[in-house]
Amino acid sequence: MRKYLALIYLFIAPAVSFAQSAPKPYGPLPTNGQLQWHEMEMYCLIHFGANTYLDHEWGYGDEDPNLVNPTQFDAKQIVGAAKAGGFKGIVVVAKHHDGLCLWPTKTTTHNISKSPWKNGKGDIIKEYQKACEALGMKLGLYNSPWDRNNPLYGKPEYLQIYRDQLKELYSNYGPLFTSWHDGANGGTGYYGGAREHRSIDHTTYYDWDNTWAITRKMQPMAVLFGDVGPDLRWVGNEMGHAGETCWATYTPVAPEENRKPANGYVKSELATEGTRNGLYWMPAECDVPLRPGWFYHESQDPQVKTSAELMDLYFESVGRGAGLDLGLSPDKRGLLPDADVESLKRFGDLLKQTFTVNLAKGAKLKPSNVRGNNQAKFGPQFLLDNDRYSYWATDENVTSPEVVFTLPAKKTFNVIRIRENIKLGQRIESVAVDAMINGQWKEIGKATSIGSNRLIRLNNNVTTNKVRLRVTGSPVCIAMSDFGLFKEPVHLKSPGIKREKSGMVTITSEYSKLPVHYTIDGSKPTLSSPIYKVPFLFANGGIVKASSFMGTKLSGDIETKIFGIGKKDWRVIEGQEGSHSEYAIDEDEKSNWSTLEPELNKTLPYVVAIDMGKRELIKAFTYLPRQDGIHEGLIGQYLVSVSDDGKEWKEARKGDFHNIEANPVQQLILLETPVKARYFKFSALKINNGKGVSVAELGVVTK
Ligand code: FUL
Repeated sequence: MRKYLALIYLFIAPAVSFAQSAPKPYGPLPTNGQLQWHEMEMYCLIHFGANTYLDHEWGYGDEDPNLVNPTQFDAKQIVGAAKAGGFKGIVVVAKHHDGLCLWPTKTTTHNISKSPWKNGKGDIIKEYQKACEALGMKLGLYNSPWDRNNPLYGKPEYLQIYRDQLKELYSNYGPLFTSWHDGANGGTGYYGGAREHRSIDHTTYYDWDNTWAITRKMQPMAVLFGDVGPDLRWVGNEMGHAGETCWATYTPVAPEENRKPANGYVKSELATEGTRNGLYWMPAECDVPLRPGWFYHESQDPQVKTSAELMDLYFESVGRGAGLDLGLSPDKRGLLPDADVESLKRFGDLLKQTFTVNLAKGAKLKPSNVRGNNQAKFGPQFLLDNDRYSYWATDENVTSPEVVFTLPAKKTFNVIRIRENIKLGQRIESVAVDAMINGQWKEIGKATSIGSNRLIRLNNNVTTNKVRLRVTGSPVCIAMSDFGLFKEPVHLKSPGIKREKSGMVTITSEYSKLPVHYTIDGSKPTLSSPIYKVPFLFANGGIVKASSFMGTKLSGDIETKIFGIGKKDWRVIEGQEGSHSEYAIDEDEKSNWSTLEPELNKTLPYVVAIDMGKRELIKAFTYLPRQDGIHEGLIGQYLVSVSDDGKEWKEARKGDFHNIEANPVQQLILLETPVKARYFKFSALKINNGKGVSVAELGVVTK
């Protein structure tokens, strides 16, 4: 009999212990550095340098360091503002493409010691490091591989300089949580006076494998960011959002077949979603500036994103398992402007109000399955603790379980949070959530690609005491770590503001019963500002701001639109037939003047000349690139000329547009001295991508 029992034990024991052992990991797994990064969720990217003083986004490399004098620079003010916004760290641009190093490097004389700031004894990076230490924030650094100042850029010797810079940064300013490697590489530049175009082979020039090895050795916890990671991938846009479905795994693909992808040489559009079952754990980082540009521009003062816009971005990045990297731009003083600080603070407050209380806490849980029936080890109670890695697991073959939460009382919520224990990989492909309403289950939300963090933002509040979570797609048993119900405070969405070619401005709002107050002098709308009733003429241009109000207490998000002069009497006097040049002046962002059609003439420059109907004192021109996310036809170099008779033309300004592919926001072409003219001619001299031009809108600013 004993023998017999022992035999039974031999057969059963492995099954029991198997059922009680943890699920096997699925697919690629995060490293410790990546886990730390996932937990951070958000940080800020700080751009400051000669560009701040010159109104540029990309410096050419010949800027005089004497320009840079942030007399009131206060790293604590900037890092403190980020912290108040709920961000957990900052990434400082130590050197941008213009090559000016913001620390006293030994690798080049083109550095901060040549600026008058602190009599050449200052070190911007050190000050950020100290501020981060004092405020409990993490630090990361961005050292641009492309260097438009360095005479050796493009030659093999430059790689050593770049690596020496990284080594200086890694040894003097750590510990770092990330090392950021930008993909914009090669092109025209000063290059020590050569003033030429230099191109590099993206796949070989930086010998990335060995360059990254330096980071691994000197800053082992720093995650490497780039178009091809290897730890974090660029999400493929600078608008701050990941795909609705967004995998933490990714296999980068080169634009040409059978080539190795590299930073600056990758099909970045694939990064927005990532790759299910991709080769690497390489989650997305969503970078987006708080203002339209990455560097400070006074003209963008009215365009600081509101806290509500930041909240939207949070849901579209962090809420999809990606990270949010928000660009901050200290001004010439070396401080963040008040409006930026205020918006960050309001955003931080909104996050706290939303996520501090998990309304699912205290719920009774009824799961359809628990791994090995071992409640203590794998039960759903782990969904409600505050540990991202303790988890509810199911039996090996149970891939679509459900769990019912019975709340202690009825609760009202509008946000649902679900997380997996990503130490075991990203397993769950889809879930659905139901609420018990009037005695019946009603589906209230669904989501795909769960991973480290998934937020479902509901359109309406749901009030119930019973919620059911169903896993609807998973290739393997689950390892879910978190479930939360939250209440985001009500906020009124901003109204829409649009001007027609006639010069009439229309304001629209989702809330037909609530008044919209607006201003036309750049000030914040208040209850004493006029109430919008009918379209009004706004032919001279300026700033329109509008916001909805509910009673006296709740004011909504503010919409801001900056208009140049009206285009009612404008007409095209020169332009390629069939290219719809009139669409460049029709006040409609969706219609484009385009010479991309194959049958149209492809000789540069692409030109459009406009008669404004009367003489104007022109201070600036504006160019709005195509807004449909397609890169073809974006302009690299332009020329604007003016005329009094439409025949004799005088050059008003010639220049380059920068970073327009990644960040296609409206470009301002400021004239050194205003000119009076009735006609202007806009020529695209160089196209970045494709043959032909595509322009959403051109405008003129007179104030
Ligand atoms: C881009 C750069 O070219 C921009 O200037 C900016 O630094 C942004 C964060 O990355 O690729």
